Amino acid sequence: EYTWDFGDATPIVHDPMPWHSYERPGLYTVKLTVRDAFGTGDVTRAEFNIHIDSPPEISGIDVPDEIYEDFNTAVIVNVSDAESLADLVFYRDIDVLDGSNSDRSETISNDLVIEWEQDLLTDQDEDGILDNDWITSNQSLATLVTLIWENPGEAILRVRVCDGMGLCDESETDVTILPEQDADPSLSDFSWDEWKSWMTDAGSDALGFIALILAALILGWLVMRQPNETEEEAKQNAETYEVEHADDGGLLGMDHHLPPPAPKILSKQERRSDESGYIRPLRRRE
Ligand SMILES: [Ca+2]
Ligand SMILES: [Ca+2]
Ligand SMILES: [Ca+2]
Ligand SMILES: [Ca+2]
Repeated sequence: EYTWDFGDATPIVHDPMPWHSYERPGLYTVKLTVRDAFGTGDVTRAEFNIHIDSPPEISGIDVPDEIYEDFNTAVIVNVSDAESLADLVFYRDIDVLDGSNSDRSETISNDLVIEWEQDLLTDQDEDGILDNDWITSNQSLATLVTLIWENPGEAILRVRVCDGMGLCDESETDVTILPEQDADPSLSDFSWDEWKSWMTDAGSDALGFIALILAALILGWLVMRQPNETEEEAKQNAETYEVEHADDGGLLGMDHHLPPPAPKILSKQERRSDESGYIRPLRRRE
């Protein structure tokens, strides 16, 4: 006489080889008692644990507040699974009719398989079916994936999470993809590595270009800076002496002026006299 106690508060079963289905996931201890049919009183007992798998449960999908077209966007699924979190190893007996129903013929993975369909309204792989474009995580964190939506508008993001026994949960969320922001790229958008590789590629042309930039910067500094005291003074002197204005560099009044006019109130003799105080201006020898 067989007596099966499945450990889940269901009635005892006397069938030698019964099938039983559990209503709830969890760990159960199954007890079998075999009594001698001839009434000798001999009893054999056996018990073993079975674990009824619970499906993963998705509690939500985290997406950024603003999603832009052609922009790497990270999304995360919040999911839990009792077996994946448990520090246990699960095995499955592939053949329950081979005389032993506790064979460890297969190890069940505790890892979750997470797949994403980034838009149920778009056929990403162009096979004519809109909702079969599943991709797995491209990040080290399995629950995180980075997606790029190529066009602005509405999309429906779906995620599917399956455990090692193939039980799955699915969830969807609507996302709005905004048109690309057209901001001018700034200098900080370029990394040093980009600069380096760009300079290596451009070779000597790049050096010439940089020299041009430096020249432009120096020129800009000349234009922008205020005249200093010496230059102001020279300008005033130039006005006083009616000197020619120099346009090609140098210090006004020092390098480009004409000699001051010879004073006409002094006679030739007075000009030659030391006592008049007159000093003959120097003339440049040509
Ligand atoms: Ca599970
Ligand atoms: Ca077996
Ligand atoms: Ca799709
Ligand atoms: Ca498709």
